[in-house]
Amino acid sequence: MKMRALGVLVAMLSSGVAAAGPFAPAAGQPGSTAIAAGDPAFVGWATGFQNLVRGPQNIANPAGALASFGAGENALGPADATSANGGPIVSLGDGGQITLSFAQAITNGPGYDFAVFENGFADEFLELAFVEVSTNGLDFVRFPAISLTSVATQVDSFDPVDPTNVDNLAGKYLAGFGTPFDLAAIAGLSPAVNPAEINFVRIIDIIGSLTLGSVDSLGNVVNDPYPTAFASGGFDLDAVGVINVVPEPGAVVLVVVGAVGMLVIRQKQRRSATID
Ligand SMILES: [Ca+2]
Ligand SMILES: [Ca+2]
Ligand SMILES: [Ca+2]
Repeated sequence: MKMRALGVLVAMLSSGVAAAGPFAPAAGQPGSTAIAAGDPAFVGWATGFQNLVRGPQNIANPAGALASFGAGENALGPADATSANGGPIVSLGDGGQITLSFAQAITNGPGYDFAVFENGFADEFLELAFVEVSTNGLDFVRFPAISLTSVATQVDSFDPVDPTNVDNLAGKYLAGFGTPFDLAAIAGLSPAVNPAEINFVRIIDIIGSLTLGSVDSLGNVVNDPYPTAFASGGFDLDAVGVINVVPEPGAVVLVVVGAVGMLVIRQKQRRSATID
């Protein structure tokens, strides 16, 4: 958490005022971190998926029907869900998950490194998910997520969630806008996960139930729409867009070959200038 946000949070907690939270606001508002699907910052998108595990439509009935809407393939390629059509996406169900892979590894470059797209149809109709990353596909670390949404009452199926109360959770923004993640936030969390080479991004639905639900990195229950007992229940993944990538070995070779080529040309020019 940035120091300024921490200061605001402390001030808010000490004053006891139920105001907007300290984190970035909805897409289009000043200070929002939302990145539009068409932003040229995106240099790639998820190219593969594995370990798609659908959660139940209602975690209170784990033996009941699983979420089933969409398919894993819908999470590949550019974000294309809109708040009008809501798809194509893949619905995860309560606590469901999916792991995405990429043609080029994601790296911790300047600022945000990748972004996750959900299909929310309004600024405050959010379904949230944890985001975890891995270098080797076995060892994952979770982005330190925070939810300051009040837990006094359950956020019902279509109740609003204020995006200024959530941080490092996917689904913070409506369809067409990615929630960005900076790999600097997971640096040092696991010796097995190298922020300079991330090959896998795992998305895990937040179970919003106040009694059966998920907890954030501070141990607080995350209040998220519940129940969502339908085929499209749970987090609806549209896409994962990549901002900073590890250059392909071929690209590095090309740069080196190009640089050597320039040197040779310059030397030839110098020689011919001397001869003249
Ligand atoms: Ca970064
Ligand atoms: Ca859903
Ligand atoms: Ca959920």
